[in-house]
Amino acid sequence: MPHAVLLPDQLGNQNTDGIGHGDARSTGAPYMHKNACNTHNSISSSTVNSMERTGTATAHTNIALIKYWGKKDEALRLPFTDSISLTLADFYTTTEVTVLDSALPKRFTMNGSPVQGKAADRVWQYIARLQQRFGVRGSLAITTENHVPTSAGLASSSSAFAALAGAFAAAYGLQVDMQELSRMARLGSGSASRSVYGGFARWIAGSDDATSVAVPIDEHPSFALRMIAVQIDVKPKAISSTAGMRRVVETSPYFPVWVEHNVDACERMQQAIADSDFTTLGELAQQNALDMHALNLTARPGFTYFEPQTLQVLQAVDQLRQEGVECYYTMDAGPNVKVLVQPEHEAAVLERLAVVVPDATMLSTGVGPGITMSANGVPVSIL
Ligand code: 2P0
Repeated sequence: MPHAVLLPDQLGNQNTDGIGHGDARSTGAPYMHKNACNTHNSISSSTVNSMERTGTATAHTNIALIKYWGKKDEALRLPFTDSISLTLADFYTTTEVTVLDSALPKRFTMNGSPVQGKAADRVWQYIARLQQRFGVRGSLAITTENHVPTSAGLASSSSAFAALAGAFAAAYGLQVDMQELSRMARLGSGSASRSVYGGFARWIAGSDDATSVAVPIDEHPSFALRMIAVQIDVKPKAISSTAGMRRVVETSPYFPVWVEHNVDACERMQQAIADSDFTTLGELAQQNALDMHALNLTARPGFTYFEPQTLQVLQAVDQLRQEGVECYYTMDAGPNVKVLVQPEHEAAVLERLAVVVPDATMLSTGVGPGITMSANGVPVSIL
């Protein structure tokens, strides 16, 4: 995919072709790519005079309805299968990247505290990879505010790496389009590829780095959808997503069945979204989650993310449906459950689950938007 690179010392002259004069800048509002005002990426000339350049991005988490569970290339994070997700409204990450003089020390803070250890190593390795890819240099100050409850199984890495990719691109003035941004995010965390879009997105597995990107399916769905996150255990999970899917790929005799089956599941899910068919969407999402968790049991050695309370929630959701309260569950790499429901039944689900798992924390949210970016405080539009 084509992309032009503006090196830091070129930024001061980059507005000479007249780009960057759009509605977004005049309104001062965060800019969403769908409403792009012209065919150019834009970074205003007013953003480029200071020595330090700051890019900021906000990206929302997403929940997979058809799951990504298995990489065919770990280094490039290429999945075996397509996956389909829903971006969430209330859980998001805002990240600021400032390009400093190379002589200055790099810094990384999250929610006000310095980050060190494995989490920091992963981020700095990712940054080094992006800098090499785009031929840019500089020490970076990274500040992240994560508005995602810790350990709630809400895929904070999806919003984290999408926001970091966006902030990086904005800080360096990279002329990236949405596909490139998705590709950049994917290199940080697979699910992050989907978080650049709002609403429903599909990550196309592709065959190489260039073709493995997410595409929007419906960023503004016409049917109302709510998701309730039921947080029943906040302990760090014993087996990370990366380790869990690796073990499954390497050892489960059923993995080829999962891969084959997900082709059909994605097609059917995309059709259900196009039809605004909540029943089919819910049935497919629930079955796909069960398929993924069944697959984990068939690894060698088998493992599960289920806890006793997980089963109680799953049974309660099935029971509610039998009683006419239409709702469905999905689960990711942890014991917490997410319940999909339409607004008219949300209160009934919350009420029942409060009885079934009284100690659980429940958070509900709706459909969220795609990434927004700014450079030195000025909104950046993306194709
Ligand atoms: C998904 N999950 O599609 C699946 C379903 C969890 C279960 O993507 O190894 O943090 O960094 O690419 O994206 C969580 O895994 O994994 C995930 P890496 P990631 O949302």
